[in-house]
Amino acid sequence: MKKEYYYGILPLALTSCLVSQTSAQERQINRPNVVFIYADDIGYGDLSCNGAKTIHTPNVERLAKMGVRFTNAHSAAATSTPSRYAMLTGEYAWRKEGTGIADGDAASIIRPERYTMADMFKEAGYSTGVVGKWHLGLGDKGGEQDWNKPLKPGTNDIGFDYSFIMAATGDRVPCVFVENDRVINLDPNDPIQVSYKKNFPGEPTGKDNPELLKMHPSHGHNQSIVNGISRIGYMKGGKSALWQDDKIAETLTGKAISFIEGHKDAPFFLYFATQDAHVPRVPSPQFVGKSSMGPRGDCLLEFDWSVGQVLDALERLGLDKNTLVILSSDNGPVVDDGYKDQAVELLGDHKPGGVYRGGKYSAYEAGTRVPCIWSWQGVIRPGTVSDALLCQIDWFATFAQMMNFRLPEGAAPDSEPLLNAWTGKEKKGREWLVLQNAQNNLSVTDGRWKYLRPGKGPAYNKNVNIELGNSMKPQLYDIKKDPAEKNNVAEKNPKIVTKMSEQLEKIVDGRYGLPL
Ligand code: NG6
Ligand code: CA
Repeated sequence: MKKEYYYGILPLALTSCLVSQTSAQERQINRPNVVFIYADDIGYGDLSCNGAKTIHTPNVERLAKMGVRFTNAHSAAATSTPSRYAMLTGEYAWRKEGTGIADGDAASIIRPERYTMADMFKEAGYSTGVVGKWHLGLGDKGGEQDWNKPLKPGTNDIGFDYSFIMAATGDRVPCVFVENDRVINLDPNDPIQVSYKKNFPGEPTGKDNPELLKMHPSHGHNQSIVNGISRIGYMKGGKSALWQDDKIAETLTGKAISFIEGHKDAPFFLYFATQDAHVPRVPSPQFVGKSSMGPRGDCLLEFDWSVGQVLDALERLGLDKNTLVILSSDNGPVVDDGYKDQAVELLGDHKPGGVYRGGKYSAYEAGTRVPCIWSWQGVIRPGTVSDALLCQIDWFATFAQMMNFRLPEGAAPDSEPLLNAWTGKEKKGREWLVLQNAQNNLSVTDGRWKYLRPGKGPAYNKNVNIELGNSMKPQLYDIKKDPAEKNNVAEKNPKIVTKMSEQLEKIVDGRYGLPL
């Protein structure tokens, strides 16, 4: 059975950086197409492959059966912008100012001079594309973009040949798609205007005109109304360009598949970032009522559908054998994230974060321990499960390792090449991993112990009903014995606290984890 796999060949190919010529076979093995399917706010416990009994996500299961499912893989942060920043740059977001949750009119957070994962793939001969939620800013100056003109610098300036994106999130204006850094379907007679400071005179808002709403906010989200849903931020005009909320998944999945079809004959890298299951949750009619958990559950099914569509397309095009498919999420789950969409009332026994404590925004495990699957036929043994400690921040250096690609000096400074762990061959992942919550408080883990550095911020966010993990007292959890982080054992283990906190400071001050 083992003979079917390139178990021996892959490591050989990886050492071939010393050899100037690589064979065609090695090139095939080292240069698979790479597709990320990157969910939004989908938690570890939201998918049936991770043990959820309350929802069935068969397409994600199908992917998990083909590859390796990780049980201890993390996003770099507990919210979207810093997770995505870290993933695409290989730098911890807490090293860089301005990487918190971005407004819809934020300037480009990753500037053209920064070497990105997309730059690397492009230099390695790949066509590169991003489809879906962006949330990393566009344009030169925040709040000063002219949305009727090309948004520069944009995705095309940081390594992506093609982009079809939502500028920020579904709940932030402008509610339009941006293709290759231009808003699409704009009518020049109805220009689009955006402000995060004040409303445009005469425009209704969720706060003042609740009678116009078909979905009501539970907290925040009471500014401009688009499609009967009030959002964060103000916009005016651009009527012909507005997206339809119940068609977002279909549109994005369609664009992802078109990108794959258009690049089937040469290596491509596609970063497909879904809007599911972020708020506002407005699934397509085919999923409405299908989960018994309301729109949140229905959006999980819609996500699963998107996954199935991508896998089917790869098979149909004969690309399944040479495509590395990666599925993960940008942060942990949240049930009420600002709209009255019955997610709380209909949750029942469903545990979006699995056994883990906290959720989106949190320093506790459910904040960053997210679903994660790698599938790569012929290289990864189907049905593998790995509990290696891993983080999305390492994908960058791992792909460089996979391709024998020499990264420029200073690129991806916090990213570690861990190909054997990501392909399920080795159970050992990272030595040390630093994670950040919504208040930028840091924790460090070695897979067994997790130390939460004391820091300011509320212990609990009552709007979203999530424990954030902030405390002025040190916290230490024995994650292996106590995965739900029930017992803070810091007082009982002062030596471990000292060791962990020194290690964290070393990483913060320097770049890498140093041996103790
Ligand atoms: C919060 C929003 C929340 C969500 C989050 C970003 C309010 C009250 N809450 O500020 O709804 O948009 O930002 O989510 O505005 S993320 O997944 O993109 O990080
Ligand atoms: Ca998110």
